[in-house]
Amino acid sequence: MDVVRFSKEIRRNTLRCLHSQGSGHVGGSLSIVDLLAVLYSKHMHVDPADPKMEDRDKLVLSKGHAGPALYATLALKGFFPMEWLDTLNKLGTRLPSHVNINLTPGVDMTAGSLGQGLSCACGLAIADKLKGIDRYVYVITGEGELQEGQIWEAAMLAADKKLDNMIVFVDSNKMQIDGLTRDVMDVEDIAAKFEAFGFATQRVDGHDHEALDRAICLAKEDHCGKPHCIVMDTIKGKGVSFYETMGAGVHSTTVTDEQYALALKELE
Ligand SMILES: Cc1ncc(C[n+]2csc(CCOP(=O)(O)OP(=O)(O)O)c2C)c(N)n1
Repeated sequence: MDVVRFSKEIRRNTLRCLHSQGSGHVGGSLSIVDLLAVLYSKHMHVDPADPKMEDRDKLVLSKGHAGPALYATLALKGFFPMEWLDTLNKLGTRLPSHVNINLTPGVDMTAGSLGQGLSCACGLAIADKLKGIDRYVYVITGEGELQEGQIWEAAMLAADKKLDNMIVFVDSNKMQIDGLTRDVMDVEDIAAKFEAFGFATQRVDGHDHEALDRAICLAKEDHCGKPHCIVMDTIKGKGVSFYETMGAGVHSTTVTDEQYALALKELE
């Protein structure tokens, strides 16, 4: 499956997952789909038949509320049956709304309490350096999430320990739960902030597969002894017209039978 089709399938199945519960984190799930499509088609060294493979790359979905997008990706890769997508948050499910390392094959870190994932990723990346394991730790944070102080403690640690085996993606969709990020507490210029903390940074269109791929390749080739941060300009609800134009309400919203049918039509 090419990456364009893969991203469409991830969006369709993200909505399938959210539709099973009738509502959920639609906006911030759809905004990271193109990154997931590029990562899991071109970069993640993983084996769905052996999710705990020792030398696998790891992904920390620090904005853990976007679980449905990662579940759709993992199911399509064959980590678990597609039918699991219909059980989001149900009693006894393996797919809780926020990601959990103990429940879902292919999930490498529990997250949901914003701000913690980068610290966890630093631990993973430091451990790999100590063990001499050659692999990458990828992290996806929200932009509103950067308002958490713990992010910047972890950023300092990452630079100090020269974690060039870690790539942090910031999903800059300009909205958070309560409204526009700039109105809640402005976090721009994100790249300049990470650079000041000792990161090598890039800024890309987070829906341009080729640009994302190039940025990741560049980060991997650049053995500068610095951790990398790729700021992605994205759209909350990307891929479905009525979610893209919903405003901040798309953060957590409904996926009714009618909305699901309309969305699937747009994503054919
Ligand atoms: C520590 C913490 N505080 C509050 C929340 C509730 N919460 C869930 S998502 C969210 C908004 C996050 O915004 P952002 O990081 O920009 O995510 P995105 O817009 O990409 O979904 C908040 C405040 C949380 N999960 N964790």
